[in-house]
Amino acid sequence: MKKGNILLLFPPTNYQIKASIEGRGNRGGRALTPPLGLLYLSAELLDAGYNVEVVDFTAQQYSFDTLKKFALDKDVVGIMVQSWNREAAEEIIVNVRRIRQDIPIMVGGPDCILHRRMLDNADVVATGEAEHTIVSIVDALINEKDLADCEGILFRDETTGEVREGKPETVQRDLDRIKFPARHIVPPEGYTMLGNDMAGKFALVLASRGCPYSCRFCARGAVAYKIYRKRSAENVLDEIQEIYDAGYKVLGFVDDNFLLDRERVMRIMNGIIERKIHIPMIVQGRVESADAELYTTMRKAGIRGIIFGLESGNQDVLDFYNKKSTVEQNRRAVEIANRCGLFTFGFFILGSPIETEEHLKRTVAFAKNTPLDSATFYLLDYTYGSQLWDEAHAKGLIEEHEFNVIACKKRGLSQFTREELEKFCLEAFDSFYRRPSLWARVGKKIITNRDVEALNLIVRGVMRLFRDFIG
Ligand code: B12
Repeated sequence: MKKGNILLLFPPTNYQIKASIEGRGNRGGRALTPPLGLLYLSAELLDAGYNVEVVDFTAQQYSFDTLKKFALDKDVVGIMVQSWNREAAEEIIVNVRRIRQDIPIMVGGPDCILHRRMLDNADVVATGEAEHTIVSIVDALINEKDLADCEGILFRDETTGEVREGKPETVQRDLDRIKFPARHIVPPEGYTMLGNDMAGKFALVLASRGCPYSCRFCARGAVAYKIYRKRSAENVLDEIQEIYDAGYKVLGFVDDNFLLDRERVMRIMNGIIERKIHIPMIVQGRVESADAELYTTMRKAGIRGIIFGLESGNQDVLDFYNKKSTVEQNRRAVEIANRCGLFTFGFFILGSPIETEEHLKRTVAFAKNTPLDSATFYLLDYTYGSQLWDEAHAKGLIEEHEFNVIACKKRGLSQFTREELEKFCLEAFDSFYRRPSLWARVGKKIITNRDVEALNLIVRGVMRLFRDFIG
């Protein structure tokens, strides 16, 4: 059986590709972290004996010639498609065809999971997570086997040109069977979350997939099969050990709901302590997890910050979002995390259709009256795959092709125009961060915990995001 050379591509942004077509420079080299999904797929392919190259065009400058250099000698090209870079991905597919008409092209990614359809010029679309299917897809493409035997795909019938389905998709429930991501496969230089001198030192870990909650604004359920699946604590610990041994300096858990299973989190944290792994970590969590014993253990294990999706300071808005949490729980979680020495980050959403100016003000007041070290105010997005999007679409307010629509009065999606919401957001940032009491508390936390390292990392992260924002 012939093995071969595989190229996996993370497309540039739509803006980057437009700039390249128009002969202007584009903004490669500005990625924050590597594309974990492609690193997972690489691990499976490498293990099966293929040569794999991953090219991330958000980390390096895109041009047709660069694409040609990488794609020309490959047996299969795979492209990750997210909804926000779909146009760029489609352009890349056309360009790969220009480079070599006969090269098999497979695509996959969140957008293909949400919109199950064939893309022009592609041969195969993977409509789900693909660690357990990628090797058979690649084998079928290279060795001209029947694609109908591969599961979880749409493919183009070579003779009739008709779009057909492979075998029904199965969900990988035993996540321990998935290999650890091939992190070594991408050059570190392009990933500057922590600044250029620490490029490539930030590792992402996915310890579980999915979430049992159904928040009205969230599309993750639709992407992650609405099934919560978790890796064993030992399996997660082995990956963390590998990351630590490889010299990474910071680790971020990107689970949809890392803190859901308290006992498991405790096992992971105690395991990190027992193995004497010293790496600063950051985690996202829901507020019901709040528990001083848990948070203290997390702090001891190296967790420095916790990001809460708090969304609003109004109970009716939380209920509207089907958040299944209360304003009081929000407050309590932030207070406990703060007492346990964790840096507290709160994410808020502004602009739901039931929100008046009073609601918006109450959310900002809530953010300022809790011991949050950082607050981020987002405008509400109607995202394809979420209940909110479905409802607005059913009312004719959003069209099928609009995968992401920002709340706006003009479209009947909010009580405020987008401009009003943006102005409110900026004012919210301003009033949150322009408070001496905030900086005094953060300073005290750093001194009390002797946590200069965390300060360094936070400053680096914030500077990086700020550079992105203004640049
Ligand atoms: C980490 C992360 C980030 C990181 C890093 C992104 C990166 N380069 O990977 C940061 C913080 C930078 C980020 C930013 C954004 N992100 Co983000 N991010 C994530 C997150 C939490 C984890 C990604 C991940 O590693 N998943 C795990 C792997 C296993 O899953 P996967 O990537 O989907 O890959 C699997 C399948 O899709 C499939 N597959 C993927 N590619 C391919 C290719 C082929 C050929 C095949 C066959 C199969 C295949 O197989 C893979 C393995 O199972 C996801 C949510 C999530 N839990 O997935 C959101 C997510 C990917 N992000 C999303 C969004 C919207 C964004 C932003 C646009 C947000 C914003 N408004 O700024 C930006 C985009 C900027 C950018 N350049 O990436 C959305 C995309 C939704 C969509 N419809 O496409 C997601 C799904 C979250 C959501 N809202 O549902 N993100």
